[in-house]
Amino acid sequence: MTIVITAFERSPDGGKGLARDTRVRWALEEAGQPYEVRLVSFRAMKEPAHLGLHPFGQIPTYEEGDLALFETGAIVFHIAERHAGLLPDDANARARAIAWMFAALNTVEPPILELANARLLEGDQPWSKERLPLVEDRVRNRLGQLSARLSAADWLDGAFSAGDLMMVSVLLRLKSSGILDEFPNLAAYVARGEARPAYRRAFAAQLAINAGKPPAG
Ligand code: GTB
Repeated sequence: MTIVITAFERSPDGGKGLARDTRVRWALEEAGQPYEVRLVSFRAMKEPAHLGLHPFGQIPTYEEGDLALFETGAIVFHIAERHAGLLPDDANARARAIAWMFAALNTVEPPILELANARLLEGDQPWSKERLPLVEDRVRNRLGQLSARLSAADWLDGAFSAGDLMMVSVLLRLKSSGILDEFPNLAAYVARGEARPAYRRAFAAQLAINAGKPPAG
């Protein structure tokens, strides 16, 4: 059955790979699954056809036969459960890898998104200069904890898993902030993720769509 995902017709990041279709593409590449992409405009995302797939009018979505999914956590988990390569066979190691997926989405990503919003959406507010250091310190606090856990390991729990795929995807959003470089083992961890052939294919595929188009927004 053909897998079809949705992505921005024109990503606001101009092809930096930060839109969330990249993590789904990456998971599909790791799993060796071919897929097609339907590009959607910001307007089409809010129209009934797309809202039928995604109640919040966002990308990415995932269709496979009569299955339609939204939310990258659910999509990557679905791919990881059905194909080899993203979750360990051992039941306890598998449960821990899933815990890292949740940690990436529920514990690490929220302060990173808060920082992105503080910079992009609130930068012109009179209180922004005072608030920004607080938001940055929340990110630093989380990264400090993650850095301590990762220590000198290559991946979070043994071999690369969907937990690492999700964590690296979340941390990538920080690359331009400079904060990631304050934690050299995390910067190296992200670089290891980016160096994976499956990530490189996923990145190249989204870039091929967005290269040469002025960023949306
Ligand atoms: N929790 C959902 C998930 O994980 O699937 C969140 C999905 C989501 O945020 N989708 C965004 C979207 O569709 C695109 S990825 N936004 C349009 C809308 O809500 O109307 C988020 C994103 C967008 C842009 C950049 N960027 O330019 O750097 C990075 C990330």
